[in-house]
Amino acid sequence: MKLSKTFTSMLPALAASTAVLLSSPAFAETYGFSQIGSESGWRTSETNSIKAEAEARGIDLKFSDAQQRQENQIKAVRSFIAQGVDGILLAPVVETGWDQVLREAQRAEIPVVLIDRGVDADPSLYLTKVASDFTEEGALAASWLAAETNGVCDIVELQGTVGSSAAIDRKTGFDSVISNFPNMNIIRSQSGDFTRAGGKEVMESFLKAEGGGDNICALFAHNDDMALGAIQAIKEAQLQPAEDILVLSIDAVPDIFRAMADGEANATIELNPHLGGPAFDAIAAHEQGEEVDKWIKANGPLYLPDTAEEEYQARR
Ligand code: GZL
Repeated sequence: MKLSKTFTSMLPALAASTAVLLSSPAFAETYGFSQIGSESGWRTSETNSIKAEAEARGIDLKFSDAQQRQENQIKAVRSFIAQGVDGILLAPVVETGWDQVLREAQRAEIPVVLIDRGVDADPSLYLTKVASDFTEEGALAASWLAAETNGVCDIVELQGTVGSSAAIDRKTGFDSVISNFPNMNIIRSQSGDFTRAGGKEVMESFLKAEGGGDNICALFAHNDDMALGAIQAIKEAQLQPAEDILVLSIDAVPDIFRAMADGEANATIELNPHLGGPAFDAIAAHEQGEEVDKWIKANGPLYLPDTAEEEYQARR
């Protein structure tokens, strides 16, 4: 078909105006984001980062805070499906119970990206998982502690939310390393649900049960917020955190750097909160018909007190 000269000469302008039209709010991508809640400082920074990334990309992000309840997350995902969103971000509070709702999203041809935590459902039911390797984090934590204590340490453990992939895998990784050291033992282990209050309360019970803390060499907390609560309990027991009891945790939130700089914590491992970009890129790649890896990893390094003050100033 021969295009008229007039029409051909109009093509650049047409292309430009189409691009503008498609980038307007009426045509912007709309994603649903089912977030677990706001249980920790890290969770809040993750939420803020993902919202900021969506805004920067002109994405219409429908946000739902599940208040730590899986049933609220399932309701939110169903609502996103009913609204016909272009994609769904899901931070699954626990590993189990997602197959049905993921199948519903698949039937609606809406890609689901798991954010931060994993599920035990068939990987064909979600596009990808953007998350750290928690097993590696647990192993790195244990390796540091083994070196710090020459492989001799009775440890108390504050586990994360029961049933969450973060808690399950961090424990698996930590145990896999200390099992090589006959004189490294976890003498108490209980969930503090990733919160400061939970960490403080459980650490108080550990201290009472273990000679006021005399039997405890170190605390391994699955996140900084529980460690920060435990530090309060250790101080209230008239002990010096990081000295009498080593304090090791994960997330690298600003307040743990403050604690390290103040001599009250020994080490933290960074958990990247900036998961929105990789998630949005994965959906865009999928929409272009490109293959997407099933797991987009985002692991971080271990930090020690020697850089804590500058890290705190940079992050607060
Ligand atoms: C781990 C994440 C955990 C953080 C906690 O990726 O799910 O949940 O370590 C948060 O701070 O509550």
